[in-house]
Amino acid sequence: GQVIRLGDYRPSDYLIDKTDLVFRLDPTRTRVTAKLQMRRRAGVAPGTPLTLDGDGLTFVGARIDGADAGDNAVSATADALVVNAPPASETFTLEIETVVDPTANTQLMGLYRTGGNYCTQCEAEGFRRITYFLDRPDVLSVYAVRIEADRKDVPLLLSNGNPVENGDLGDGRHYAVWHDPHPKPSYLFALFAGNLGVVEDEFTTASGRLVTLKIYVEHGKEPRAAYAMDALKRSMRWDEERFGLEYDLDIFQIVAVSDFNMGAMENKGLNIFNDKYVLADPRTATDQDYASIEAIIAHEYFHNWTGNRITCRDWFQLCLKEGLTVYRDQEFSADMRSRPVKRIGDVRLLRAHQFPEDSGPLAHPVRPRTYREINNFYTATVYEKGAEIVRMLRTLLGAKGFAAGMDLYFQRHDGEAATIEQFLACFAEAAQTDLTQFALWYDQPGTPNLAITTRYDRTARTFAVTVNQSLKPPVAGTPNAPMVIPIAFALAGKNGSTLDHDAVSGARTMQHEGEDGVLVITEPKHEIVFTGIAEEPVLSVLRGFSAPVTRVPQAPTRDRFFLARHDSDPFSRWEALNSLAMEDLIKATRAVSAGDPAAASDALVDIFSAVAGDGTFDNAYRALCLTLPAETDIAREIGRDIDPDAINKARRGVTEHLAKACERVFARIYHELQPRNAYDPGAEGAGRRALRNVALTMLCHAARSTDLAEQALAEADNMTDRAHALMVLTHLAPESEAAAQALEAFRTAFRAEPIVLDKWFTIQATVPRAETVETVQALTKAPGFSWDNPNRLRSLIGAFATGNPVAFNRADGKGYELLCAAIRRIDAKNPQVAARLMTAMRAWRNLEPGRRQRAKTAIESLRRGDRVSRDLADIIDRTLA
Ligand code: HT7
Ligand code: ZN
Repeated sequence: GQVIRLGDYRPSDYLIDKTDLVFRLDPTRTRVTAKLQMRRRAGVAPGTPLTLDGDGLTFVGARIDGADAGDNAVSATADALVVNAPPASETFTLEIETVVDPTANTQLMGLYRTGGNYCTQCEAEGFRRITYFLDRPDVLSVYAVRIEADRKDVPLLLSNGNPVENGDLGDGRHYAVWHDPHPKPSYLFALFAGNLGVVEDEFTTASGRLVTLKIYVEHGKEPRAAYAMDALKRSMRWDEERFGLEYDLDIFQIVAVSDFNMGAMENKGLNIFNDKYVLADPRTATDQDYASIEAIIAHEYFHNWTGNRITCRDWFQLCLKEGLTVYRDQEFSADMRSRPVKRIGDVRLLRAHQFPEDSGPLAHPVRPRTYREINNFYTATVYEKGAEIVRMLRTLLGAKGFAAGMDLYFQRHDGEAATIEQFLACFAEAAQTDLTQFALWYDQPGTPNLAITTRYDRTARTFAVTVNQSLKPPVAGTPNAPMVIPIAFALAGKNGSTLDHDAVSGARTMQHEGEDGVLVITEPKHEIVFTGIAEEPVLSVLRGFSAPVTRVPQAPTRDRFFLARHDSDPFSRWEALNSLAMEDLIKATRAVSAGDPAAASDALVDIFSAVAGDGTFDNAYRALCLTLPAETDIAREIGRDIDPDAINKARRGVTEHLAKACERVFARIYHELQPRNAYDPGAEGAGRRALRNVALTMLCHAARSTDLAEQALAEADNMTDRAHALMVLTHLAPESEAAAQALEAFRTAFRAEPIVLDKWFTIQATVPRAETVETVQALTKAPGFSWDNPNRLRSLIGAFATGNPVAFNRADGKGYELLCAAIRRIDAKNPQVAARLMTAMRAWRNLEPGRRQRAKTAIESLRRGDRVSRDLADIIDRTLA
């Protein structure tokens, strides 16, 4: 496949000022007419040929300035339309007619059918599957859209912007016209047409604009959209209060569909959502589902400014909108819920998804320099590491400097397609600082490591800190210059109180009002000296996870036990405890590999029971502290020659040890936190349930019995408790009659609710035992499973490959074979989903030799298949390179 390079960017020769679209909807032959108001860019020679992008289109005809364009003037293939000799005038109109088949569109890109309705997805390059166009984000156009369809089957006709007109066409057909006054790139175009129910509300902006809010869902499911509507209104208010950003149309609409490649899409004024991120009630959704809905509703809404009003010049700049918007949604959720709990959750996700990506064969800079298939770059690196870069800017510049930079960005680039350089220039200018070295974060792949040592001199009352930074380039030949690393720090005295110091030398420090001090690391090695230190301190660093780095070696064990009890930063306290647990888990894995039993150290038992019994921490925070690192986290930490069976056995052994040692505390928690009030999805209730469910898991481990899970399942009055109890029962006693009956009861209760049944698939796909390979195979034939629906594929095949290290990595290689066979089948219909599932194999080189060879063989034989898509080939080739 062809490689696209950032260095090759050049503006288009022509622009499209206005785009008038007419859709005559038909299930298999939809006619699309596009009337494009073209403009030759200044400096481009008159008559320069014009090439428009297409993808799988059937060309019907074209007219230039109202006259039929003959075969000489225009040549069209399925994938491009060339106007050989455009008019010499600066502007001209180009009218194009195409036919598309939405029913045959199984890729779910462009115009497709879902649930009997019509729906579009255009990011990144789906618009070219609807009509020929300059399908690139730096071509902004004003759209007017007319949709015609059968009135009975397709009563609802939606597109971007404001409704202008609608009426009857006779013959049972009708039409609607929409106009979006904001110039936008084609990837933000959307159309939805069909038959859905609606929930309506309104919002008055700070400056007094009344906005109609509509959320469309399947008929009968309207009550389940209430939480999404509430989250939307809170997002709108928050963006006004925190960033001074108001909504800019008279109507904002969200449509929930059940066939969708990703989570949601921020089309201007008409967001389209995977219904799993809209629909929620206590009976069907978990606390995690509610939190995801809140975050994703906010994320897509926030894109209205960071992405839509200011968009990306080219797809290399994807992090400009995604990293910034993730940062914004994370801040929103932190304000809505517990800030430390949100931060810990985000850091766990970053480590689970982005760190492995950044140290493996799919590593790429936050702003890549080349790609073969842009759909493969919607990654944890672009999104989550991109958000961490924005957070570091905030840490370095302080609240005021950061706000000034953001304000300048909106003021200067509103209505434009911008670059990372332009974004950074706003902060450099507003905060009067040089960000040249900081910009390396966008260009250098890999996770920097910090080695930190300390020395206290009692006589001189000095505290010396040495920081070495290093970056092992994950991709050969990529640069590894030293980065700017903000280390938020405190010197902790007895009981954790922060000690004052007189002066610091050896590194620049920042102290923004009301925030932690920050050491600004810029060199490979800094020797920092604090003077005037009255007592030996313990150094607390990377507070709040102030930079996306690793720290090897860890701080001395003694210091971490101190910090786990006393650090005044809740993130760092959790971090200390988590790293101590990790140390024991790694020791236990080594023990298991040597044929010895797995155990936790006495010191870990002590601190675990102290945290478990400490009612001064909030429940959600305590639940996080008492959750051991996952098997995949342990594997990542071990790094090479991984034996997933040993890790599983070790984690189970350590869990049982801790559970038995703290059994009385967990029993007390479990009984004290019995639900008293009706279910409330807010942070408080969710925290109670999270801690109680940790206690339930531990009590079952301690007793080596699932009786309590059975009882919890019988008593559960909400999906959080129900799904958790079912998971514990099924995972701890997979062969029991109780588990079989409980699974069947769940299936019966939710057989008509696909997104709930997905939980049933996932629970079974993640049972940690070898036989799960056969279970998953059998489940592909279960009623309710479909090879065509991305949510089903993710909940069964995806969950198996990413959430079940034991079965997926079965020593005989059958897990890899299952995944690769599934991917081959999926790739024929939906390459985007196939390519994403394939990323589950990126860590094959880290496995022990036997599994490594079997994984490689499975990947290679998939690659040899005759019709591998560009999406999948790109992932496989990079994985094997
Ligand atoms: N900007 C969107 C990313 C996206 C997408 C969404 C649905 C289907 C295909 C897609 N390709 C890219 C989602 C977001 O980041 O908000
Ligand atoms: Zn986004």
